[in-house]
Amino acid sequence: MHLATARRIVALTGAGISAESGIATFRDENGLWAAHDPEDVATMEGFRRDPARVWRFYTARRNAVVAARPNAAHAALAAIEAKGVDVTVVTQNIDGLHSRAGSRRVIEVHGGLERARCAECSALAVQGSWEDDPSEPPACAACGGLLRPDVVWFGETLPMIAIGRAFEALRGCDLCFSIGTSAVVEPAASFAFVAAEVGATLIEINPEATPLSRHCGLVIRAPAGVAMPAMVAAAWPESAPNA
Ligand code: BJW
Ligand code: ZN
Repeated sequence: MHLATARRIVALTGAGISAESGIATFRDENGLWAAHDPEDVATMEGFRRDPARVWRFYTARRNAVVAARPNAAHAALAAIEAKGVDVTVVTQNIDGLHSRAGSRRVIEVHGGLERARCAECSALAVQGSWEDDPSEPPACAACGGLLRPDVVWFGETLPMIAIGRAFEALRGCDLCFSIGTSAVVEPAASFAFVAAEVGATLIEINPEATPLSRHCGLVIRAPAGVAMPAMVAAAWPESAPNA
């Protein structure tokens, strides 16, 4: 298909799209899981065992994100949308960089680093009330329980509203990008198949092969910050970020 003829685009994104912003991925050689056991920092059991450790892990990541800037790949997706093309970003990332780049329709299926909620009563913490203590989780104003980051850990269900919106976009799309995800964490790893079932063209952008690669009509083995602006400049020349 000619990309510019796509009527509805879904971009499924993972940690790799933020790598060129200096944000660590999970499963690459120097990724987060090389230094941290996900059982310790990305499960409710790990949080119960050592809440301060988990709080420090997420505080460090939040600080890294605050200091980072969206890169050319985030900007390229925002530029297609700004051109008037229907683009929905479905991201596993919790870094908020798509919104900061200007994408307006962003569905965060694994939550967001900028929010905290109570591990007991689930109440969302008011912004500005919990960010100051980097060493241990503050108490919930409603029930005194410990606050945790508002993200989705292993064994937890994804936010229902976000999943509903993601499926609606996937069922209605004719072009689906999978960008910078290892496509191994379910259920997000299977989202692209929903698009494939309705006949959408699948394009993967990732320097490494993934389980999704063989299902894609086109695979671009390059960093997203190189591939995305080049593709956008070629297919939608008048929407290139620097045009
Ligand atoms: C570049 C690049 C560049 C580098 N340009 N690219 C069915 C089958 C099997 C298992 C399960 C299943 N259903 C559920 C499970 C269990 C589990 C799961 O999937 N486990 C697998 C690992 C085996 N899933 C769950 O537990 C999920 N919940 C669930 O299913 O609930 C239902 C249920 C509940 C209870 C009982 C039973 C069912 C929840 C999953 C939550 C994942 N959470 C995390 C951490 C939280 C958020 C955070 O802290 O950030 O989410 S784990 C981590 O992995 C994070 C990510 O969003 C997620 C995906 O990682 P991602 O983004 O793909 O990053 P990487 O590092 O893996 O890959 C980076 C890629 O970028 C690489 O390919 C590079 O090559 C590439 N790259 N530089 C482009 N410049
Ligand atoms: Zn509470």
